[in-house]
Amino acid sequence: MKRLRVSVILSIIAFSIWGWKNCYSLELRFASLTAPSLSADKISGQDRTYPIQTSLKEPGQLFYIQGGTEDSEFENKNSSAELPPVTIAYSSQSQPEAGFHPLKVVDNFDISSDAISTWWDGDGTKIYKRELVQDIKRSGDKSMKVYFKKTDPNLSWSFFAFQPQQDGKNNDFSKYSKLVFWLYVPETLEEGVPLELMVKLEDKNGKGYEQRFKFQTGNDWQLVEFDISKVQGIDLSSINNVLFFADPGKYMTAGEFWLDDIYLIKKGYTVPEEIPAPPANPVVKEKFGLAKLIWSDTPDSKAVLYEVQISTSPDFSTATSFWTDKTELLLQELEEKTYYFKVRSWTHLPEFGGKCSEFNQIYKWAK
Ligand SMILES: [Ca+2]
Repeated sequence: MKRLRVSVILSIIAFSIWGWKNCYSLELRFASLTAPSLSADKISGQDRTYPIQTSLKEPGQLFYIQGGTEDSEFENKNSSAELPPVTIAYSSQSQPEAGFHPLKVVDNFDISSDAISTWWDGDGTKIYKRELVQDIKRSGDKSMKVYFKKTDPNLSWSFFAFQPQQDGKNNDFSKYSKLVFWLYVPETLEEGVPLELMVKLEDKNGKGYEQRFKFQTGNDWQLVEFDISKVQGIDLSSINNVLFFADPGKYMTAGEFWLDDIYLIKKGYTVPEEIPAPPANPVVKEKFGLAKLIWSDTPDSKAVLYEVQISTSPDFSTATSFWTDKTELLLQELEEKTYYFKVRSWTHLPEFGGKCSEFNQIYKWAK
C-alpha cells in the first residue's frame, strides 16, 4: 500500500485550553482534504463519539485519526468521493491543572514544528526580513534571523508579530506570568549602539501593553523575560498578537538579531524538589513520510518539558537537542539514514532551575 506524502495537515487540538481539568486531543491528517465541518467546541466533552464526514479526492489515499490512545488508519477504497462517517471515541483522562503545561513552547523554529504561533509583518517586507536559519541557533536545528532597516519616518513604528494559537479561540495568557525568549545580537553591530526591542501584547479589542528591553551586543544568547504579571489595561484572556518593534519609533536605523525558544511560563509554577521520572517506551511511528517519535510519561512524573536528542551515531557524539512540552516529536525532512534518539524529562528550563531525569533507553530507527 503506497503511502502518499501529506500535502495538507489539519490539526485540531480540541482541548489545549490550559486550565481545564480534562484533556482531549484530536488530530486529523489527510493526504488530500475536503475539510470536515467540525469546530473545536463540538469535539470537547467526555467519553463521546462524534461522526466526521469527509471526502478524499483520490482513491487509494490515506488518512488517519488519532484520538485518545488509539491510532486508526483508514484508506479510501472507493473510486471517488465520499467516505462514510467516521466515529471517534474520546477517552477522558484527568490531568491536574497545575501539573500539565506549566511551560508552553510557543515557538522554537525547529523542523519538529511544535509551534503554536503564526508569524507576520506589519509592513510586509519593507522593514523586516525574517528567515529560519541553521547557522546560529539555541535549540534544535533552527532559529529565526531578523534583519531590519528603517529609513522612512512614516514606518518608524514598524513591527513584526506572531499570532498565538494555543487554543484556536481565546489565546488565554491570563494564567501565565512570563513570556520568555532568547535573543542573539552579534558583535558586528556598531559599538556602543544598543538594540532596543519593544514587545507588545495586543488583545482582541486592539488594546496593547508593552515592555522595552535594551541589549548590548555580544556573541551570546540573552534571555528576555516579558513580565505578564505586570500587564494592565488589556484583556489577557484573549490575546490576538504579540508584536516586536526593533528600535521602536526610530528611523535611519538597521540591525540584525536572532530569536529562538519562545515559552510561556505558568503563573505560580514552582520547580519541584524531586528529580523527574524518565520517559518510557520510546517508539517511532512513520506516516506519510513523516516520523513521529513517541514516548510515554505519567501525570505524577513531575515532567513539564522533554529534551529529545537525535543523532546518526550511536554514541551521540554529534547530537541535536529538540525540546517539547508534548510526549511526541514530529520530524520532517529526514534523510535516509539510521537515527538514534533518547529522551529525558525536565521540571523546567535549566535556566530557571529545572532538574532533569536520566535519559531513557536509546531507540534506534532506520528511515
Ligand atoms: Ca530552535
